[in-house]
Amino acid sequence: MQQVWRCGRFEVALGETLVMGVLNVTPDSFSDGGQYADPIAAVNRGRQMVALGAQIIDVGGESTRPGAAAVSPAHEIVRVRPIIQALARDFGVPVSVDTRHADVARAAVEAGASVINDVSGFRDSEMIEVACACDAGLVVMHMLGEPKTMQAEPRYDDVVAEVGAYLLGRAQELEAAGIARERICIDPGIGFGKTLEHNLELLRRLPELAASGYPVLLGASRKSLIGAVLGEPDPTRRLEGSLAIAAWAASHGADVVRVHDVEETVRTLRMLHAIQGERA
Ligand code: YH5
Repeated sequence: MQQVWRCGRFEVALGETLVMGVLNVTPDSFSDGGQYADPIAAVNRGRQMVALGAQIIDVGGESTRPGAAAVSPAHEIVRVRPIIQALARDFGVPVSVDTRHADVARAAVEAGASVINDVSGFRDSEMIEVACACDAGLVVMHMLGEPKTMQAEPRYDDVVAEVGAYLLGRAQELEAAGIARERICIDPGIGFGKTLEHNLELLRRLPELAASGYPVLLGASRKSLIGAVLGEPDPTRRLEGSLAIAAWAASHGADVVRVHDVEETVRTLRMLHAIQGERA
């Protein structure tokens, strides 16, 4: 039986790993230099990512980088709403909103977003209310603490067991609030309160998370763990590391990979899927 992830009006078929394209509409994005802060450039990039094979577009208006300028939810809405509206209206793919704020998630869903991607894992009760009041897909991510402090000596006894238990606990709370299991996707949150070793172990043991039965999303594109392994301080020069992780994740249980370099990732996964053939 084909597993699906229910995202608003979309029934996303899970089988071959899907590509979620990152669309940062912040002027201060560290990973792509803020080149899509202009709404026309952002919509054009969204259109291009769909043409290149992205199956979901993830729109974000707040930088979670430690030390990034704080944005009010009202301003975040001003940034993301027109982009989500245009993409949801004009393209046949689900649009996701990357936000920690209930007001932003609500406005995004009203504008046509089909997925709420919350890096704080729906810890905010208002965010749960927004989720209950709509039928969007939900990405529940693990983050240790808050963006400001998450990289200050993160510690775990067993990072995979702890992240997994946390995510299952969050999913259970959402289901207890009345949210259908089929709407939930889990994400270990690579780089969010983890050392290099923690990130590598989460990747190495990804099949354990996938065994939970929930769809798994993985976002490691251009992140610092790649910079650490490759000795590459420039995030735009981390393509090979990003592709290696995407291929690893796709062959070890990730259902969705969240990436900046859509064209290269789609081509990498097309090759991988050809090798894998028709899987049971
Ligand atoms: C994620 O993993 N990540 S925003 C720093 C970088 C490069 C990229 C230093 N939103 C995730 O992409 N949502 C973000 O270079 C996310 N999973 C989900 N679900 C951080 C980011 C980045 C940070």
